[in-house]
Amino acid sequence: MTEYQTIVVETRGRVGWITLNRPEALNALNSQVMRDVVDAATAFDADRGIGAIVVTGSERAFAAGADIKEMEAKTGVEMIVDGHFDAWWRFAEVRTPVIAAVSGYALGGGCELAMMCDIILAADTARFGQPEITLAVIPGMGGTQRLVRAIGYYKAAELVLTGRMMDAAEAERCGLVSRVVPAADLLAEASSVAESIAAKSLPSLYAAKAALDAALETTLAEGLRFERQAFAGLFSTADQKEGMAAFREKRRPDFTNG
Ligand code: CO8
Repeated sequence: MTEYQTIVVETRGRVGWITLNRPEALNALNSQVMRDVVDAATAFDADRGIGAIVVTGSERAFAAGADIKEMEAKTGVEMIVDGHFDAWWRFAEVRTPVIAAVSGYALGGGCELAMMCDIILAADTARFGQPEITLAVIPGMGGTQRLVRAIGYYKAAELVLTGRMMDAAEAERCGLVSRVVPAADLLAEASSVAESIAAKSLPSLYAAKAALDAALETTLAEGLRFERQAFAGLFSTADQKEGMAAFREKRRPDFTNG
């Protein structure tokens, strides 16, 4: 079992849990957190026994952004040449569905990490924002791109240009989060959503996630072609036969993930 310094990793049934654990810095995302989260997520992704991943933080903070103290002295050349935060892109490429369970602050890189996930569940205490402009920089882990796609240009522009935080209710209204629950229920709700996903057949989950990603990344015509191919491809799995036979026979399917 890999030892992680900044996260707690657990497997519960078919769900992999990653809990950010830097309480002294409100889970600020330094390069060690990035390495730990990316390693844990890619290990879960390579495991056929895992059908969903939950990423969460503490009650006070999902993550208050990239680690400002670590970044402060860097030069532009170092940021580019060392690719300081490049490994986060590997997190976004995980094929397994990922749920962000957000309580407290999800700011800057924290909001961007949540947006690299497929579903964002929020506690009523959650606060989202891209405050980078107050530090004289801009979002650098996808904030200007994913936030525009998630909530539309004008709302995203206001948040990115002012650095204002929005509360959980506003985040739900504008479509960034799929559900807001009382803080005390957040992990149980995340667990229930993750278990419901993880019970499905892996090939269909991977295909669904890839097709959803295509909707954000390509044209409608390309996306529709991708979806049609992926849909057809699933008819070569044993689980498709099992899923449809189970429906006809009025029983629960017994998927083998193949
Ligand atoms: N980085 C480093 N340390 C942090 C961070 C952070 N982002 N956020 C909080 N901390 C630390 C504080 O310094 C403090 O440490 P100490 O006790 O040693 O002083 C501790 O966490 C607790 O924080 P506060 O005392 O400030 O707690 P408050 O409750 O008063 O305030 C806030 C909470 C409002 C969340 C406040 O901490 C805050 O504004 N944090 C910074 C938020 C921010 O600006 N985030 C954006 C960072 S930039 C970014 O994310 C860029 C991402 C893209 C990078 C891509 C590179 C390629």
